[in-house]
Parts: sequence; C-alpha cells; structure tokens
Amino acid sequence: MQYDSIIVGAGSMGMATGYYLAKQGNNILLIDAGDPPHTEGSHHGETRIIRHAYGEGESYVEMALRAQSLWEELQTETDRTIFVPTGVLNIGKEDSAFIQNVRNSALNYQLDVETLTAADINSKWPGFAIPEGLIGCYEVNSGVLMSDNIIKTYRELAIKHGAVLKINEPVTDIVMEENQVTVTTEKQSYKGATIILTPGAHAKEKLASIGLDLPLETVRKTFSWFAANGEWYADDHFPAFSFALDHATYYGFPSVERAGVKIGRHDGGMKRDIHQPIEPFGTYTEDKEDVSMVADRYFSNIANHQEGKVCTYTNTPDGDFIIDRHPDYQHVVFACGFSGHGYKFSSVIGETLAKLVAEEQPLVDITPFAYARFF
Ligand code: PYC
Repeated sequence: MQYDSIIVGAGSMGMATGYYLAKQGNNILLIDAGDPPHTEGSHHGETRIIRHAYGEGESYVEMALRAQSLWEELQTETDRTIFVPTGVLNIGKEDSAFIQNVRNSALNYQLDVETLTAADINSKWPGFAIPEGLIGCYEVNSGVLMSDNIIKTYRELAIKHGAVLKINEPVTDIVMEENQVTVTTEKQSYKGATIILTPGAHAKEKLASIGLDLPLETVRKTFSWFAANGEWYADDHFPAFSFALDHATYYGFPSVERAGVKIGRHDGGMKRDIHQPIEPFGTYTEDKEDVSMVADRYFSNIANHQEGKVCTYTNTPDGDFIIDRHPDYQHVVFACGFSGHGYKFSSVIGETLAKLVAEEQPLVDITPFAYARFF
C-alpha cells in the first residue's frame, strides 16, 4: 500500500503535522523510534511557554499568533488542558536585545504588553525579588502549554482521523525516487507519495542520509522544579517568566497544578552524542547549582530543589529554525533545528508542513527559515 505522506519522527512537530494531514482526509503514516510521549523529543517535562512578543526577533510574531489560535482550536477538541493563561513576564535590562525585540514586537503588532519596573514587579507578584536595573515586559495573553497533554491529544486525534502510527521503529533507510519515497525501518519498508522529516535530535543524520548537510548541534540541557512556599507561585496568579541576563538566559513556570516552580537555563549546554544515553540530571554539580542561584537571587520565597530532568536542544548556528523543502525533490519537506524555543510553534509548524507537502501556500512567512541561509 502507498501512503499519501510518511512522517519520519512523530514528536511534537511530526505528530501535529500528522494530525492536520489526517484531518484533511490524507492517508498518513507516522513513524517514531519511540512511543510518544517519551523523553527523547521536545515535549516531556509537562509544560512549555508560549510568548507572542518575541525576544528572539519580530520575524516570529506572526507564527506565534497563528500558533496561539491553533492551540485554542485544539482546546475545543479535547477535555485535557492545552493552554493555561498565566501571562508571561520577560525580565532583563532595558537595552538588552531580547527586551528590545519584545517591545518592538508589541509596538509593531499591537500586542498587549505592559512595561514594569523592578519595584512594580515585586509589588504585583511578591514571589519575585527583582533587583533595580532590570525591567519586565508583561504579556497578559500568553502563558503555558501543557506539552504532554498536547502530544497525547494530537496522537489520539491523528489516529481517530485515520493516521497509522508505527512506534518503536527506528528508520534505517530513506530512498527517494521521482514522486515516491521508500522508508525502511528496523521492521519493514513503506512507500509514500511524499515525505515529511521532523526527526528532532536525529535531524543531522537523517537529513544527511537524503543529501542535506545541515549545521546542527545537539546539546544536553537540564531543568528543575523547586518547592513553592504558600500560594504565591500558583498558576492562577503567577506568570511564566524569562530572564535575559548579561551572562545567561533562563526561563520558568509558575507552580502549574502545584508541581512546584520550574526553572531552566536556555543558553549554553553540553555537546551531546545522541547515540549515547544522555547523562542523567545531577551528573554535573551545575545541573542544580545554576538554577538554584536564580531561585535564590530573583525570587523571595522559593524553597528547596525538588527534582531535575534532562533534555536535548538541536541548535542551529543562528538559533533560528529550519523549515524547508528539499532542493532536488519537491515531495520532500523537513523541519528541524528548533534551538530550544520551537515547542510553542508546533501547532503552526504542523499546519505549515501539511500545506507545504500539499504544495499550498503556508499561512505564515517561512522565508526566514530557509536552510539555504547557511550556504
Ligand atoms: O522559548 O520560552 C521558550 C522556552 C522555554 C523553555 C525553553 N524555551
């Protein structure tokens, strides 16, 4: 049997793509090396931030707004919680590039963003202890995505709409011919008219196997939960947050469903060989010490470190995504290199890949994400 499309990598981006294509009546095969949700993709750890006024650059705003609409649409299809409207507070120096991008995004896209002094922040949310010299940009309409719930929902809905999901089947070979592809896994071979590659941390290797040499690097990252004293950090009145500091960038979450305050470091990380098991949390003293310093210095009432986890970022040299079509094969599209800030867009990236493979115009501008920018 020949599928309309085969999706290699059924993580956040691939599962979303499978959902959109299957919903439109296409005959879809999703293949994953694991059994999502799992800890090898970009969806574990329960929560992700969605921000619209975008510190990484205004070219993301249109996509963030479309993603938000799609998350709200998805919420109408499930009883699971998809989005928690906590708002997001971006903290940094007024002249930092991140804060300037947030403010310019707000100005140029008429986003509801309020600028607060350190004193304003500490009085509005006594759980913060922000020193003078930093400001905050508070975006009330953004918040937290429930990432494990989302992938479970996409998976169920894609299958409900007729998609076939093959789990625990690492792909060993991809052969492209004109108007057809053959994908071989450790178990069998499948044929499709088109292919979408969303291989996450395996992107460098998988895309090299179809002739594309992309400048991707995988790094080990960590994040932690801290016990939240009292009610100060509850998700119905404490925002998600980011810190653009001189030496580092951090992100974090209120105590969603009373899980504790979650904090992670966004920049840096240790280079990771994806063929070796990832070193568990606590292997390095800085796994815990780095974010504990943030909890002590910038918060007034966070208690002990509770738990930490590891994850992997797949980084591009400029930190921007790659979303494109194969230069020699019209029926091959791919997305990768999300550089640790892609999750929030997985809804719109799924929609966009579904359109690209159908040779329709995406609803958002993806020209900044062409892979040819590296050559
Ligand atoms: O892009 O907001 C973000 C984010 C949070 C955690 C990692 N990236």
